[in-house]
Amino acid sequence: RQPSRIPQELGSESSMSPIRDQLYAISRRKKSILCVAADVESAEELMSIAEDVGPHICVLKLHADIIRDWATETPKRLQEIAARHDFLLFEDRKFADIGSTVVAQFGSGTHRIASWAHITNAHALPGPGVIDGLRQACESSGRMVGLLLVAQMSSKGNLIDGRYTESCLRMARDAFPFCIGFIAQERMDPTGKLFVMAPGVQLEAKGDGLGQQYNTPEHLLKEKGVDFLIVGRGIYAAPEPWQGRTKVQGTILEYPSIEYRE
Ligand code: 5BU
Repeated sequence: RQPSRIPQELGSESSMSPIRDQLYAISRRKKSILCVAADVESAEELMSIAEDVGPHICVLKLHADIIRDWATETPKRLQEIAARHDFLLFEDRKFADIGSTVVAQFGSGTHRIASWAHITNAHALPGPGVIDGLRQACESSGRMVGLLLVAQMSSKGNLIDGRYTESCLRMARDAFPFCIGFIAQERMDPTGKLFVMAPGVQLEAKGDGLGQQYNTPEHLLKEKGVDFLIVGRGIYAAPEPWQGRTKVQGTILEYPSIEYRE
């Protein structure tokens, strides 16, 4: 079993990255390393999942561009639920363009992500300019968002190789404390400064017929040493009750007994 990197007390690195510290504090308070991916198409379904899973999670991950009736008040409602249930909002935008374009994509448009998300992510493919653009957008809005780099993907046949992943690690280290971690499938940074959230998680390791590959919580936590688990359909579309008895979309779901590692 790998030792946890979620510190008991925040050390010298604390307050360099308030979002990361906030995430670790929530994780400790709620004894949860669960991020639920709510990939539903209406704002009402999104709110209903947020209310149902809220007490159990430290992060709610969404794709704002999936929501057909996204409105100005949608992020305000999400923020209210997040504050009440003590979790963070993660917009899984996967920015992947040049710096000046991501400035506009992050701060403007229909979703104005920089104005409400606590966490977002980016592909490292364009080079450090993508990070600089996102940081600049935060600085000009006066609101800090934590960035995760996509260092590995869960999908079959993805083009990311070891060299690319290594480059992500270097880029992320250079961009700390704005960059606080990774989306990946295994532990990335042994120092504990940068954490890993892993998608592709279900109780049974198989796929979805469209390239998604699932690993079990146990495998990812114990063998791969990731810090947080991202579970989508395994929770909101589960056919079988999971332990934890949470009602989502009319289904009684059972949470995997995701362990908080201390
Ligand atoms: P699922 O329903 O648990 O398969 O949803 C997984 C979520 O994680 C979904 O929102 C994807 O967009 C997201 N994801 C992923 O599955 N794999 C990846 O490598 C990355 C993101 Br990056």
